[in-house]
This record gives sequence, C-alpha cells and structure tokens, in this order.
Amino acid sequence: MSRGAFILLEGCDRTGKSTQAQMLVDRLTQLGHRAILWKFPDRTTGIGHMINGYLAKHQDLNDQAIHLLFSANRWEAVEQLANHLRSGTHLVVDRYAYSGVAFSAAKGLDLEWCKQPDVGLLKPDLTFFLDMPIQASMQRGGFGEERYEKEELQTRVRDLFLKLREPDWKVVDATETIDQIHEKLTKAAQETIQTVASRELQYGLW
Ligand code: 2DT
Ligand code: MG
Repeated sequence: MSRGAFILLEGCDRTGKSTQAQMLVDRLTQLGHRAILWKFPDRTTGIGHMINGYLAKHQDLNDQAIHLLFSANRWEAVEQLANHLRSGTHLVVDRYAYSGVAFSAAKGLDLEWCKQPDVGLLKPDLTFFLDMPIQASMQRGGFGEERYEKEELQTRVRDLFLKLREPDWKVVDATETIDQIHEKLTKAAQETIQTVASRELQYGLW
C-alpha cells in the first residue's frame, strides 16, 4: 500500500497558511485522496492548553520552558502522524518545528539550542514557505491580542525562517491571489504524493 505524504505549510502570521492548508485538504479529498489537516500548536491536548494559556497571555512562562512545550506538543503527536501516513492518509500540516525555532530564536534564544528538542522528529516530504513582506501582512488585519503578533518580532521571525530554509523548500509568493497559490500548492502536492508513495517514512528532522 502507498503511504501518505507529509505536506507542511510554514510562514509568518497572516500569510494565508490556514486558508491554503484547508483548501489543499479539500482539493486532495475531491481528487479521491484521504487527507487531513493538522495544526501546530495543537491546543486541544494537556500541553496544548498550557501553550494556549501562554499565547493568550493568561500565563507567563520563561522562553526556554515554552519552547520545550511547543516541541513536546509535536512529540506527543508523532505516533498519530506516523500512523496516518502509514495508512495512506496525507497530512497537511499548518506550522511545525521551523515555526518553533524561528519564534523562539526571534526572542533571543540560541538557534542551535532551539533546534535540539525537535531532533529526530518526523520530517516533512514537502515544505511550502508562504512569504511576503511583514508590512503587507500587517495590512491584512486580524492581528489580535496574542503574544508574537507584533511587527518587530514578525520581522525577526521572517529572517529566521529564511535562515532555516532548506534547499528543497518551495518558497511561495504569498501576495499572489488565493487561487493562484492554491494551484501551485496542489500541483506540487500531487507530485510529492506520487514520489513518496513507495518510500519509507522520513525521521531525522534537521
Ligand atoms: P497560530 O497563530 O498558528 O495558532 O500559532 N509558535 C508555533 C511557536 O512559537 N512555536 C511553535 O513551535 C509553533 C508551532 C507561532 C500561534 C503562535 O505560536 C507560535 C504563532
Ligand atoms: Mg496566530
């Protein structure tokens, strides 16, 4: 049986990741695939509740502790993610360890330290980086009260994403129309679905 593909969308806030992730899941489903959306942080778990309290500013935590919780929130999901992929279900994932490192390093933590807790995690088969100037994404509105939703921090996060960028990432111009971006993502996702079908799952992030 062919395995599912792990497709990741990364980027700063308000670049359209969640919209595109949902559209991609719907499209793949229409095309006859089994595909599900997975979002990190997953705020529904015990660890996720702590993360949510931190992001909503109900609770303060030091930078290292919250960093490790975000990573633990991925590790607690890893068996479920692997089971879906093994059973042939494609995963469209909205944020992952690259967000983890970019946001924590943007606050001043050492980049190499930030990468360590996610070492060995399941590796995406295809990563899209939705990119646009921060000034333009701020104009989209919707920046709320959550921690991190500030221009200065987002600018540093973007620089860090570009530093973490791997050679096989697909950098997508997030200022294009929703439909243009959707077509690009669908095409690349279909190619990846074909190529990984008979491959082993990839562990060993970074
Ligand atoms: P959303 O706005 O996408 O719900 O994210 N973040 C996310 C981290 O700092 N570390 C992580 O590991 C992850 C996955 C990015 C909420 C915020 O959480 C940040 C924005
Ligand atoms: Mg947000």
